[in-house]
Amino acid sequence: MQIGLVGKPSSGKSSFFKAATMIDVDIADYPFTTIKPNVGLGHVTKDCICKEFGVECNPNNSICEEGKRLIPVKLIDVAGLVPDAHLGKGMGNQFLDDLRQADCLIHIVDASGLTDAEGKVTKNHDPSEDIKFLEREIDLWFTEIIKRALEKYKRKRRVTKVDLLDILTDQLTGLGIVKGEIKEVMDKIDVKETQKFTSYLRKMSKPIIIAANKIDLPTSEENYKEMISNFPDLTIIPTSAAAEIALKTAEKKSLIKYQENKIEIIGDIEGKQKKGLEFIRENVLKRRDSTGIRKCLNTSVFDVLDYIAVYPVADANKLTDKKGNILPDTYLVKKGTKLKEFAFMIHSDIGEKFIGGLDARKKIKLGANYELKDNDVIEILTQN
Ligand SMILES: Nc1nc2c(ncn2[C@@H]2O[C@H](COP(=O)(O)OP(=O)(O)OP(=O)(O)O)[C@@H](O)[C@H]2O)c(=O)[nH]1
Ligand SMILES: [Mg+2]
Repeated sequence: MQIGLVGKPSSGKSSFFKAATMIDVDIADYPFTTIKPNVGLGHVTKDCICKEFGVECNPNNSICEEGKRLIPVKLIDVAGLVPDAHLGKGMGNQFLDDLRQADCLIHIVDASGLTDAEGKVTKNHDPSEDIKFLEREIDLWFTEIIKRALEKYKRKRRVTKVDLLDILTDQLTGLGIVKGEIKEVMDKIDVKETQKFTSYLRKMSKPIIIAANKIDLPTSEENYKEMISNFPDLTIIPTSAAAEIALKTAEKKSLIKYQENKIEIIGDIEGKQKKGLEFIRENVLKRRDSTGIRKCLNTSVFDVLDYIAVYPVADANKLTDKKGNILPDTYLVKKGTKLKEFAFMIHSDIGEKFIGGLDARKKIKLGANYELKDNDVIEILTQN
């Protein structure tokens, strides 16, 4: 699972990345602070099933924190994108190739309106414009790739009988798009209508949600409301990456206890720092219910991409792996995934030796075509 962070310079992509991963990366108020992409792990959260089973779990690939499972997702923070990047402006859009494998994009928008289209300091910039331009640039990036495929098709067709679907599949696998998806779009839209075709394919393979960032600043509220009314079909989540960094840092130093929308001051803090935390408590946590960072990740994975969580175990009775760890792993899989496909995801060897599964709740056998359900706990049965 990979999520790409995109947006114009200085919108707060690296701040969002740091807030989600706690990896120290360069953050600054001038454009193009980031040039080479930052890659790291953030987490989505879900109620852990340890409570339901009345056990104490020993997570291995994930974390259990006070009854919540934290499941890792890969985040990629890239350079800022500016209008006409596809024509080489700013850093161009070559770096978008780093996002080829991303399943979903979070567009970090500077909701305050205090930076212009190129990330320079200004006043009264309309962030709704940023939403339009970014979608256009991402679509143009796709268009270039599809145009290349069409040219290749034309060249090859002169000498051999080639299938357009195969050529498109070949060119688009790098974007994580599979043949079935391309066929689905081809059945609906003629490839010659390249713009329409591209836009549809892009929405399907790289859906975008919006983080209305810097929501802590006073000028953000009105812009945020306008974005919501201008783009009723988009998912727009208010965020403050800066607040999340401040809270997580204070938590690390044992100055506060921090949970989702609550903080409790436990350390010895006074003056400016205390005021800062109180400001965040009143203006972000109470008003927005959270800093929005985790909400963006959860919404991307569970709502937009429609993934579910599945717990594979080696022993369905004891709920353990071979070493005796209870509920060790949580996998994120697309809704609709079949049991045998899941076996292959765990390990190709397990997939090849697959003979069936065992449901740990109902203690019944499951076949290869069983469609996985959210929070399933499954022992995969293999030939020796
Ligand atoms: N008030 C406030 N400032 C923020 C927030 N997020 C980021 N900033 C500030 O915005 C500026 C740019 O942040 P970065 O995270 O470096 O932005 P970026 O999008 O990675 O920028 P480039 O790498 O140059 O494309 C910095 O001064 C941050 O401190 C936020 O939620 N609230
Ligand atoms: Mg950056």
